[in-house]
Amino acid sequence: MKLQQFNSLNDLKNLYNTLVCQIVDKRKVGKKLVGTFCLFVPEEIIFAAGSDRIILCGGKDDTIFIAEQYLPRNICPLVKSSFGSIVNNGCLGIKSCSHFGMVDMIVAENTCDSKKKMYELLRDYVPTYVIDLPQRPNSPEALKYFLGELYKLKDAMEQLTGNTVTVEQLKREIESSNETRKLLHRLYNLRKTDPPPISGVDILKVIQKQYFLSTEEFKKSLRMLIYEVKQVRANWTQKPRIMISGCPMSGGNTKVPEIIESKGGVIVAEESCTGTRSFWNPVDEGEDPMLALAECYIKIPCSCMSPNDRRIDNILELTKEFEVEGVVYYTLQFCHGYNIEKYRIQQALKKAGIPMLAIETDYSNSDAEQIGLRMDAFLEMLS
Ligand code: BJ8
Repeated sequence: MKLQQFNSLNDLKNLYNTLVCQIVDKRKVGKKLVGTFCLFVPEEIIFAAGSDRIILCGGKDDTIFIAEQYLPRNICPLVKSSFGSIVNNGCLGIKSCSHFGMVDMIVAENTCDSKKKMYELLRDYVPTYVIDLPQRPNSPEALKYFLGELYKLKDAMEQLTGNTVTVEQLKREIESSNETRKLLHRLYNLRKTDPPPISGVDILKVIQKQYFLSTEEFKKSLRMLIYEVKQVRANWTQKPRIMISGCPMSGGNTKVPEIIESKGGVIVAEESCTGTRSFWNPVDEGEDPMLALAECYIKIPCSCMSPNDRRIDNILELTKEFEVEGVVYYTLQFCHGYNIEKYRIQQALKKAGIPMLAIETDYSNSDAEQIGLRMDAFLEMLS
Protein backbone atom coordinates (compact mmCIF):
# COMPACT_ATOMS: atom_id res chain seq x y z
CA MET A 1 0.00 0.00 0.00
CA LYS A 2 1.38 3.41 -0.93
CA LEU A 3 1.98 6.08 1.66
CA GLN A 4 0.00 9.30 1.74
CA GLN A 5 1.64 12.31 0.06
CA PHE A 6 1.37 15.52 2.11
CA ASN A 7 0.96 18.88 0.37
CA SER A 8 2.62 20.70 3.24
CA LEU A 9 5.82 18.76 2.57
CA ASN A 10 5.92 20.19 -0.93
CA ASP A 11 5.31 23.64 0.52
CA LEU A 12 8.22 23.13 2.88
CA LYS A 13 10.46 22.23 -0.04
CA ASN A 14 9.40 25.37 -1.92
CA LEU A 15 9.92 27.50 1.16
CA TYR A 16 13.50 26.33 1.28
CA ASN A 17 13.95 27.21 -2.36
CA THR A 18 12.87 30.80 -1.73
CA LEU A 19 14.92 31.10 1.45
CA VAL A 20 18.18 32.06 -0.22
CA CYS A 21 16.50 35.00 -2.02
CA GLN A 22 14.92 36.14 1.26
CA ILE A 23 18.28 36.08 3.01
CA VAL A 24 19.84 38.16 0.24
CA ASP A 25 17.08 40.77 0.64
CA LYS A 26 17.30 40.86 4.42
CA ARG A 27 21.07 41.24 4.34
CA LYS A 28 20.66 44.27 2.08
CA VAL A 29 18.83 46.01 4.93
CA GLY A 30 21.45 45.05 7.50
CA LYS A 31 20.14 41.78 8.92
CA LYS A 32 23.00 39.50 9.94
CA LEU A 33 23.17 35.79 9.16
CA VAL A 34 24.77 33.43 11.64
CA GLY A 35 25.90 29.94 10.61
CA THR A 36 25.87 27.10 13.14
CA PHE A 37 26.81 23.42 13.21
CA CYS A 38 25.37 22.10 16.40
CA LEU A 39 22.39 21.91 18.75
CA PHE A 40 24.47 23.25 21.63
CA VAL A 41 24.26 26.78 20.19
CA PRO A 42 21.06 28.29 21.61
CA GLU A 43 19.09 29.72 18.71
CA GLU A 44 17.16 31.89 21.18
CA ILE A 45 20.22 34.11 21.79
CA ILE A 46 20.91 34.48 18.06
CA PHE A 47 17.30 35.41 17.32
CA ALA A 48 17.07 37.73 20.34
CA ALA A 49 19.94 39.73 18.85
CA GLY A 50 17.86 40.19 15.71
CA SER A 51 19.89 37.95 13.42
CA ASP A 52 18.92 34.93 11.34
CA ARG A 53 20.60 31.57 11.56
CA ILE A 54 21.28 28.82 9.12
CA ILE A 55 22.79 25.41 9.69
CA LEU A 56 26.04 24.72 7.87
CA CYS A 57 26.32 20.96 8.41
CA GLY A 58 26.89 19.18 5.12
CA GLY A 59 24.88 16.07 4.34
CA LYS A 60 26.03 15.36 0.78
CA ASP A 61 29.16 13.82 -0.61
CA ASP A 62 29.63 16.26 -3.50
CA THR A 63 32.03 18.51 -1.56
CA ILE A 64 34.00 15.81 0.24
CA PHE A 65 36.66 15.54 -2.47
CA ILE A 66 37.34 19.28 -2.01
CA ALA A 67 37.75 18.91 1.76
CA GLU A 68 40.09 15.97 1.30
CA GLN A 69 42.59 18.28 -0.39
CA TYR A 70 42.95 20.02 3.00
CA LEU A 71 41.86 17.53 5.67
CA PRO A 72 42.70 13.91 6.44
CA ARG A 73 40.44 11.42 4.69
CA ASN A 74 39.77 9.51 7.89
CA ILE A 75 37.52 12.03 9.62
CA CYS A 76 33.74 12.00 9.62
CA PRO A 77 31.86 12.83 6.40
CA LEU A 78 29.79 15.51 8.11
CA VAL A 79 32.90 17.56 8.85
CA LYS A 80 34.42 16.95 5.41
CA SER A 81 31.18 17.76 3.60
CA SER A 82 30.71 20.99 5.60
CA PHE A 83 34.31 22.12 5.24
CA GLY A 84 34.35 21.32 1.53
CA SER A 85 31.28 23.50 1.03
CA ILE A 86 32.78 26.47 2.82
CA VAL A 87 36.13 26.26 1.09
CA ASN A 88 34.48 25.81 -2.27
CA ASN A 89 31.90 28.50 -1.57
CA GLY A 90 29.52 27.85 -4.42
CA CYS A 91 32.12 27.39 -7.15
CA LEU A 92 32.28 24.42 -9.53
CA GLY A 93 28.49 24.66 -9.83
CA ILE A 94 27.99 22.56 -6.70
CA LYS A 95 24.57 23.56 -5.44
CA SER A 96 24.93 22.45 -1.84
CA CYS A 97 27.43 25.27 -1.25
CA SER A 98 25.29 28.14 -2.38
CA HIS A 99 24.37 29.78 0.94
CA PHE A 100 27.72 29.73 2.72
CA GLY A 101 28.95 32.93 1.15
CA MET A 102 26.17 34.88 2.88
CA VAL A 103 27.10 34.00 6.45
CA ASP A 104 28.39 36.96 8.52
CA MET A 105 29.62 34.89 11.42
CA ILE A 106 29.85 31.26 12.44
CA VAL A 107 28.89 30.39 15.99
CA ALA A 108 30.56 27.09 16.76
CA GLU A 109 31.12 24.98 19.88
CA ASN A 110 33.74 22.65 21.28
CA THR A 111 32.25 19.21 20.85
CA CYS A 112 34.09 16.44 19.00
CA ASP A 113 37.77 16.71 17.97
CA SER A 114 37.03 16.88 14.24
CA LYS A 115 34.67 19.80 14.61
CA LYS A 116 36.94 21.65 17.05
CA LYS A 117 39.87 21.42 14.66
CA MET A 118 37.73 22.35 11.65
CA TYR A 119 36.64 25.54 13.43
CA GLU A 120 40.28 26.57 13.79
CA LEU A 121 40.61 26.36 9.99
CA LEU A 122 37.30 28.08 9.30
CA ARG A 123 38.58 31.31 10.84
CA ASP A 124 40.49 31.88 7.59
CA TYR A 125 37.23 31.93 5.64
CA VAL A 126 34.48 33.30 7.92
CA PRO A 127 34.66 35.07 11.31
CA THR A 128 34.18 32.16 13.71
CA TYR A 129 33.10 32.41 17.34
CA VAL A 130 33.51 29.26 19.45
CA ILE A 131 31.53 28.51 22.63
CA ASP A 132 33.66 26.54 25.05
CA LEU A 133 31.25 23.77 25.97
CA PRO A 134 31.95 22.03 29.29
CA GLN A 135 31.49 18.29 28.88
CA ARG A 136 30.59 17.07 32.39
CA PRO A 137 26.87 17.80 32.17
CA ASN A 138 26.01 16.82 35.73
CA SER A 139 28.53 19.04 37.51
CA PRO A 140 27.34 22.37 39.00
CA GLU A 141 30.68 23.96 38.02
CA ALA A 142 30.04 22.99 34.40
CA LEU A 143 26.64 24.67 34.45
CA LYS A 144 28.15 27.84 35.90
CA TYR A 145 30.89 27.82 33.30
CA PHE A 146 28.44 27.21 30.44
CA LEU A 147 26.26 30.06 31.67
CA GLY A 148 29.31 32.33 31.51
CA GLU A 149 29.97 31.13 27.97
CA LEU A 150 26.40 31.94 26.96
CA TYR A 151 26.79 35.46 28.36
CA LYS A 152 29.92 35.84 26.24
CA LEU A 153 27.96 34.64 23.22
CA LYS A 154 25.27 37.22 23.98
CA ASP A 155 27.96 39.94 23.98
CA ALA A 156 29.39 38.66 20.70
CA MET A 157 25.94 38.71 19.11
CA GLU A 158 25.32 42.25 20.34
CA GLN A 159 28.60 43.31 18.81
CA LEU A 160 27.78 41.64 15.51
CA THR A 161 24.29 43.11 15.19
CA GLY A 162 24.57 46.37 17.12
CA ASN A 163 21.40 45.37 19.00
CA THR A 164 21.02 44.88 22.74
CA VAL A 165 19.73 41.48 23.78
CA THR A 166 17.09 42.24 26.40
CA VAL A 167 15.56 39.89 28.97
CA GLU A 168 12.14 40.46 27.35
CA GLN A 169 13.44 39.58 23.90
CA LEU A 170 15.10 36.43 25.23
CA LYS A 171 11.87 35.41 26.94
CA ARG A 172 9.94 35.95 23.71
CA GLU A 173 12.40 33.80 21.76
CA ILE A 174 12.31 31.07 24.41
CA GLU A 175 8.50 30.99 24.19
CA SER A 176 8.68 30.88 20.42
CA SER A 177 11.22 28.03 20.32
CA ASN A 178 9.24 26.14 22.96
CA GLU A 179 6.20 26.41 20.72
CA THR A 180 8.21 24.72 17.95
CA ARG A 181 9.24 22.02 20.42
CA LYS A 182 5.59 21.47 21.38
CA LEU A 183 4.54 21.20 17.74
CA LEU A 184 7.27 18.65 17.08
CA HIS A 185 6.04 16.65 20.07
CA ARG A 186 2.54 16.75 18.60
CA LEU A 187 3.85 15.54 15.25
CA TYR A 188 5.83 12.75 16.89
CA ASN A 189 2.82 11.73 18.98
CA LEU A 190 0.95 11.04 15.75
CA ARG A 191 3.59 8.42 14.93
CA LYS A 192 2.60 6.36 17.95
CA THR A 193 -0.32 4.78 16.12
CA ASP A 194 0.09 1.44 14.40
CA PRO A 195 0.78 1.91 11.54
CA PRO A 196 2.00 5.52 11.76
CA PRO A 197 0.40 7.84 9.21
CA ILE A 198 3.68 9.39 8.04
CA SER A 199 6.98 7.84 7.03
CA GLY A 200 10.27 8.35 8.82
CA VAL A 201 11.84 9.65 5.61
CA ASP A 202 9.23 12.41 5.45
CA ILE A 203 9.76 13.28 9.11
CA LEU A 204 13.51 13.47 8.62
CA LYS A 205 13.10 15.88 5.71
CA VAL A 206 10.91 18.09 7.92
CA ILE A 207 13.43 18.12 10.77
CA GLN A 208 16.26 18.89 8.38
CA LYS A 209 14.39 22.01 7.24
CA GLN A 210 14.04 23.16 10.84
CA TYR A 211 17.53 24.61 10.82
CA PHE A 212 17.12 26.54 7.60
CA LEU A 213 13.77 28.24 7.93
CA SER A 214 12.75 31.03 10.26
CA THR A 215 10.93 29.75 13.35
CA GLU A 216 7.67 31.37 12.21
CA GLU A 217 7.78 29.76 8.77
CA PHE A 218 8.72 26.43 10.25
CA LYS A 219 5.92 26.54 12.82
CA LYS A 220 3.37 27.44 10.15
CA SER A 221 4.47 24.47 8.04
CA LEU A 222 4.38 22.17 11.06
CA ARG A 223 0.81 23.20 11.90
CA MET A 224 -0.27 22.49 8.34
CA LEU A 225 1.49 19.15 8.32
CA ILE A 226 -0.02 18.12 11.67
CA TYR A 227 -3.46 19.02 10.36
CA GLU A 228 -2.92 16.94 7.22
CA VAL A 229 -1.42 13.97 9.05
CA LYS A 230 -4.36 13.90 11.47
CA GLN A 231 -6.78 13.47 8.54
CA VAL A 232 -4.99 10.38 7.31
CA ARG A 233 -6.15 6.91 8.11
CA ALA A 234 -2.95 4.97 7.47
CA ASN A 235 -3.53 1.86 5.42
CA TRP A 236 -0.01 0.79 4.69
CA THR A 237 1.24 -2.35 6.27
CA GLN A 238 4.88 -1.55 6.98
CA LYS A 239 6.34 -3.29 10.01
CA PRO A 240 8.37 -3.63 12.23
CA ARG A 241 8.57 -0.35 14.12
CA ILE A 242 12.13 0.95 14.02
CA MET A 243 13.91 3.69 15.92
CA ILE A 244 17.09 5.24 14.54
CA SER A 245 19.67 6.26 17.10
CA GLY A 246 23.03 7.95 16.67
CA CYS A 247 24.70 10.62 14.54
CA PRO A 248 22.68 13.41 12.93
CA MET A 249 21.54 13.13 9.31
CA SER A 250 22.13 16.57 7.84
CA GLY A 251 20.18 17.93 4.86
CA GLY A 252 20.68 15.73 1.80
CA ASN A 253 21.44 12.60 3.81
CA THR A 254 18.46 10.23 3.86
CA LYS A 255 20.24 7.05 2.77
CA VAL A 256 19.67 4.74 5.74
CA PRO A 257 16.03 5.75 6.46
CA GLU A 258 15.23 5.22 2.79
CA ILE A 259 16.76 1.76 2.90
CA ILE A 260 14.83 0.86 6.08
CA GLU A 261 11.49 1.92 4.66
CA SER A 262 12.12 0.52 1.19
CA LYS A 263 12.73 -2.85 2.83
CA GLY A 264 9.39 -2.81 4.63
CA GLY A 265 10.27 -1.38 8.07
CA VAL A 266 8.73 1.82 9.41
CA ILE A 267 10.67 4.43 11.35
CA VAL A 268 8.67 5.68 14.31
CA ALA A 269 11.30 7.78 16.13
CA GLU A 270 14.83 9.14 15.79
CA GLU A 271 17.11 9.57 18.80
CA SER A 272 19.32 12.03 17.01
CA CYS A 273 20.06 15.72 16.61
CA THR A 274 17.90 15.43 13.49
CA GLY A 275 15.21 13.95 15.69
CA THR A 276 14.20 14.03 19.33
CA ARG A 277 17.41 15.57 20.70
CA SER A 278 16.50 18.77 18.88
CA PHE A 279 13.22 19.34 20.71
CA TRP A 280 12.61 16.83 23.50
CA ASN A 281 13.13 19.14 26.50
CA PRO A 282 11.67 22.65 26.66
CA VAL A 283 13.47 25.65 28.14
CA ASP A 284 11.98 26.66 31.51
CA GLU A 285 9.93 29.82 30.88
CA GLY A 286 9.61 30.67 34.57
CA GLU A 287 13.32 31.11 35.24
CA ASP A 288 15.94 33.72 34.44
CA PRO A 289 16.21 33.24 30.65
CA MET A 290 20.00 32.89 30.41
CA LEU A 291 20.13 30.37 33.26
CA ALA A 292 17.18 28.47 31.82
CA LEU A 293 18.94 28.24 28.46
CA ALA A 294 22.15 26.99 30.06
CA GLU A 295 20.26 24.38 32.11
CA CYS A 296 18.36 23.09 29.10
CA TYR A 297 21.15 23.02 26.52
CA ILE A 298 23.80 21.43 28.74
CA LYS A 299 21.50 18.41 29.09
CA ILE A 300 21.53 17.58 25.37
CA PRO A 301 22.77 13.98 25.44
CA CYS A 302 25.42 14.25 22.72
CA SER A 303 28.18 11.65 22.78
CA CYS A 304 30.73 14.40 23.49
CA MET A 305 29.32 14.47 27.05
CA SER A 306 30.74 12.29 29.79
CA PRO A 307 29.20 10.50 31.54
CA ASN A 308 26.30 10.30 29.15
CA ASP A 309 23.85 8.02 30.95
CA ARG A 310 21.12 10.50 30.15
CA ARG A 311 21.28 9.30 26.54
CA ILE A 312 20.80 5.65 27.50
CA ASP A 313 17.83 6.55 29.73
CA ASN A 314 16.33 8.61 26.93
CA ILE A 315 16.73 5.81 24.38
CA LEU A 316 15.00 3.32 26.68
CA GLU A 317 12.22 5.81 27.37
CA LEU A 318 11.70 6.39 23.63
CA THR A 319 11.58 2.67 22.83
CA LYS A 320 8.72 2.30 25.31
CA GLU A 321 6.88 5.42 24.27
CA PHE A 322 6.96 4.63 20.54
CA GLU A 323 6.61 0.85 20.96
CA VAL A 324 9.87 0.29 19.12
CA GLU A 325 10.59 -3.28 18.00
CA GLY A 326 14.15 -2.76 16.80
CA VAL A 327 16.84 -0.04 16.87
CA VAL A 328 19.08 0.85 13.95
CA TYR A 329 22.19 2.37 15.49
CA TYR A 330 23.58 4.81 12.95
CA THR A 331 27.17 6.05 13.04
CA LEU A 332 29.06 8.08 10.53
CA GLN A 333 32.49 6.67 9.75
CA PHE A 334 35.19 7.93 12.11
CA CYS A 335 32.69 9.37 14.60
CA HIS A 336 34.37 7.85 17.61
CA GLY A 337 32.03 9.26 20.27
CA TYR A 338 28.85 7.69 18.89
CA ASN A 339 30.72 4.59 17.83
CA ILE A 340 32.11 3.94 21.30
CA GLU A 341 28.79 4.70 23.02
CA LYS A 342 27.26 1.99 20.85
CA TYR A 343 28.56 -0.70 23.20
CA ARG A 344 26.73 0.44 26.33
CA ILE A 345 23.59 1.23 24.37
CA GLN A 346 23.54 -2.22 22.84
CA GLN A 347 23.91 -3.73 26.33
CA ALA A 348 21.04 -1.62 27.68
CA LEU A 349 18.79 -2.49 24.74
CA LYS A 350 19.63 -6.17 25.06
CA LYS A 351 18.56 -6.07 28.69
CA ALA A 352 15.30 -4.44 27.60
CA GLY A 353 14.79 -7.16 24.96
CA ILE A 354 15.17 -4.86 21.97
CA PRO A 355 17.39 -6.02 19.09
CA MET A 356 19.81 -3.54 17.54
CA LEU A 357 21.50 -3.36 14.15
CA ALA A 358 24.64 -1.20 13.96
CA ILE A 359 25.32 0.58 10.67
CA GLU A 360 28.51 2.56 10.13
CA THR A 361 28.47 4.45 6.89
CA ASP A 362 29.36 7.61 4.97
CA TYR A 363 27.57 9.82 2.46
CA SER A 364 28.34 7.72 -0.63
CA ASN A 365 26.03 5.08 -2.05
CA SER A 366 28.77 2.51 -2.43
CA ASP A 367 27.57 0.50 0.59
CA ALA A 368 23.81 0.87 -0.03
CA GLU A 369 23.43 -2.66 -1.38
CA GLN A 370 25.32 -4.20 1.50
CA ILE A 371 23.30 -2.19 4.07
CA GLY A 372 20.15 -3.32 2.26
CA LEU A 373 21.09 -6.98 2.68
CA ARG A 374 21.81 -6.54 6.38
CA MET A 375 18.54 -4.63 6.78
CA ASP A 376 16.61 -7.44 5.08
CA ALA A 377 18.01 -9.91 7.57
CA PHE A 378 17.34 -7.61 10.55
CA LEU A 379 13.74 -6.87 9.57
CA GLU A 380 13.08 -10.52 8.89
CA MET A 381 14.44 -11.44 12.29
CA LEU A 382 12.08 -8.90 13.90
CA SER A 383 8.97 -9.99 12.09
S1 BJ8 B 1 24.97 17.94 19.75
S2 BJ8 B 1 25.69 15.15 17.70
S3 BJ8 B 1 25.04 18.38 16.36
S4 BJ8 B 1 28.10 17.67 18.13
S5 BJ8 B 1 29.18 12.95 13.39
S6 BJ8 B 1 30.87 16.01 13.61
S7 BJ8 B 1 29.99 14.22 16.59
S8 BJ8 B 1 32.54 13.06 14.41
S9 BJ8 B 1 27.51 16.16 14.68
FE1 BJ8 B 1 26.70 16.82 16.64
FE2 BJ8 B 1 26.21 18.86 18.20
FE3 BJ8 B 1 26.60 16.48 19.24
FE4 BJ8 B 1 24.39 16.97 17.90
FE5 BJ8 B 1 31.72 14.91 15.33
FE6 BJ8 B 1 30.46 12.60 15.13
FE7 BJ8 B 1 31.11 13.92 12.96
FE8 BJ8 B 1 29.24 14.84 14.59
